[in-house]
Amino acid sequence: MEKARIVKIVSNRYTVELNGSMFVAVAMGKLRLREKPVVGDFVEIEMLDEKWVIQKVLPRRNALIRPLVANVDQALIVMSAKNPDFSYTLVDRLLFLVCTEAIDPVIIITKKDLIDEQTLATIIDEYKSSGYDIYAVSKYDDQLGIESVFKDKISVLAGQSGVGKSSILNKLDASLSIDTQEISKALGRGKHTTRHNQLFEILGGWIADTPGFSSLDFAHVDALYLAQNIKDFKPYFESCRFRNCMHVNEPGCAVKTHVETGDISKIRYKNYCECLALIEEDSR
Ligand SMILES: Nc1nc2c(ncn2[C@@H]2O[C@H](COP(=O)(O)OP(=O)(O)OP(=O)(O)O)[C@@H](O)[C@H]2O)c(=O)[nH]1
Ligand SMILES: [Mg+2]
Ligand SMILES: [Zn+2]
Repeated sequence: MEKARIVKIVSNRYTVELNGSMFVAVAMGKLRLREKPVVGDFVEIEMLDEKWVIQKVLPRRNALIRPLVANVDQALIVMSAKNPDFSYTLVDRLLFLVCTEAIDPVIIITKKDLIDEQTLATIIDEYKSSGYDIYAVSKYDDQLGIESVFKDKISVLAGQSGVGKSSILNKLDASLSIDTQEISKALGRGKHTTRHNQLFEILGGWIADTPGFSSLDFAHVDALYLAQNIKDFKPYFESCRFRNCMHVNEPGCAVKTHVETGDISKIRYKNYCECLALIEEDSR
């Protein structure tokens, strides 16, 4: 039995990566009914009659629905410095969604050529001081400086239209240009008809063929789960008096105390409260 990773699915043909090489495997009907394998899955494969056969899907770290990918390691949250205007609200909403899926966020500020250094430094500091990974890039620079973040990981892109997601991919890997075209084609066809069934190789890692996450996704988030999974709150929320503290009106809330003292970003806290309101609106 060998452990491989599914990188592409076309009906019952599963392209798997095994020790850096690609093979096509099939899945038994039984398996496909019980635990339908998706791209990103680690599977156990076995050679039977000179064919690779998937015997088992290994437990998943997470599984996204849009794009349909399992075991996503990180999400690149892409936000432009300008055109469209930078928005803390949008970045934070994506951060929160990503964290509730047990995915590591990496923030990428694009189009840094369009704002002054001081403004950019303020944005970077806002996230760096909260412990987030953040990079600023411009398509006019020789190197983006994010080349090393992809290695050995499955990444998914997140970010609104026009922020420069495709520009980043094209710039990072010229050989991806065909793939990027496929990615844009997939996007052009719209969310409902696109078949999300492939990962693309990028700089020693993998990237999903369609961007994921939108602020509409809060409909599915559990409010208490959010309260306990905001990275900025994590060092403190266990000190809240109530174990199910939502960090809003409760007495003895350690999160609120640390917002007051400045240990927790006031921006993040405000955006958190807004997201709670979104969840509540949806559940009414
Ligand atoms: N000034 C400047 N413009 C950029 C930069 N990166 C991208 N752009 C421009 O921004 C526009 C949108 O870029 P795309 O890469 O298509 O954005 P996208 O996120 O893929 O957009 P969607 O595919 O609609 O989701 C294009 O006109 C790019 O040329 C940059 O670093 N600086
Ligand atoms: Mg694009
Ligand atoms: Zn609290």
